[in-house]
Amino acid sequence: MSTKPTIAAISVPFDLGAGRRGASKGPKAIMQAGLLRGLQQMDIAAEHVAEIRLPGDKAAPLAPEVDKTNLKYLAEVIEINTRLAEQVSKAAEQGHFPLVIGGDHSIAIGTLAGLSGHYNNLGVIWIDAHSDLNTADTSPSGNIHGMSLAISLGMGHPLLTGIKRDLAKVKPENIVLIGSRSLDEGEKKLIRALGIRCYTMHDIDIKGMAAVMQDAIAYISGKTDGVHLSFDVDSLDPLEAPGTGTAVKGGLQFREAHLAVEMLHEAGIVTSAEFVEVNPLLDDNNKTSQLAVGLISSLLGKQIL
Ligand code: 5AB
Ligand code: MN
Ligand code: MN
Ligand code: MN
Repeated sequence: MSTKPTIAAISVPFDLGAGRRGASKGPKAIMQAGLLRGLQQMDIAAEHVAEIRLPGDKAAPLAPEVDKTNLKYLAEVIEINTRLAEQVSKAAEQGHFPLVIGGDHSIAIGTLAGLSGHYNNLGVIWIDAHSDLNTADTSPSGNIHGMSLAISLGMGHPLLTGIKRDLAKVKPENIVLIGSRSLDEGEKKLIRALGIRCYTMHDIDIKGMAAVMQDAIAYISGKTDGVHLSFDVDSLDPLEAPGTGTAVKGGLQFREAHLAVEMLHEAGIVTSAEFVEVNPLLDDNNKTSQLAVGLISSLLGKQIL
């Protein structure tokens, strides 16, 4: 048996958790940008093990049904994440490295639900312009991709927090947010109340990405038995990642983002990952899909020299 786990790529062409359509086309664009080929050239065993879809592959309804509870497309988000959780759990069970390719960030609900049974203390590194810590009560949009981390903490609609098991999937002290620059009032309150470790863009400007990552890795590695990287491409500056639905100015530079994932590779702590929110309809010459491929390759050990 080889010592390196197989990379089990799971694609999730789903975008009903987001306010604009198009992230459902992310997995295909990322695959076409050469994800598996690149990994195989690095001598990494990588396989596309599953594509997660809604039954009957329902096309997006023309207008979002806004649930009375401020949760858009609740039924679809529950269904996709229930299916995703099963696949992720199966991949982890088989000793593979689950690599989830989105899709909008609501799919973190299913990824974390699928992982949670395999760890006592799962760490989560959430690289994102946002914290995705809204609940239906605090969300300004009703879009569930802005709530996925709160749901994974056990806060939100019981049909979402109850996916796979009825418990919180991650503890607040095992979470690190990196790249934050657009936080809603309710999210800020929650970050403070729960003491969630948060490295904002301001912190990155002041300390530099290398110091931030050293700090983040030291904070999370001692107390966790696995670390999931949830990477939202809107963490990057829109000039680097134009193909995403909720772009926010003042983001990570190309090298800062690569350095972050390179340092995670060197630390050897990451046991699963997801890359989300690539929206090819908004992209410029596949720049953002190619960026995602580059970041995934670096996370998995691609060397400059
Ligand atoms: B993403 C916003 N906080 O809740 C909300 O891209 C944006 O997964 C959420 O980080 C962005 O609607 C969700 C305003
Ligand atoms: Mn996000
Ligand atoms: Mn985001
Ligand atoms: Mn986004």
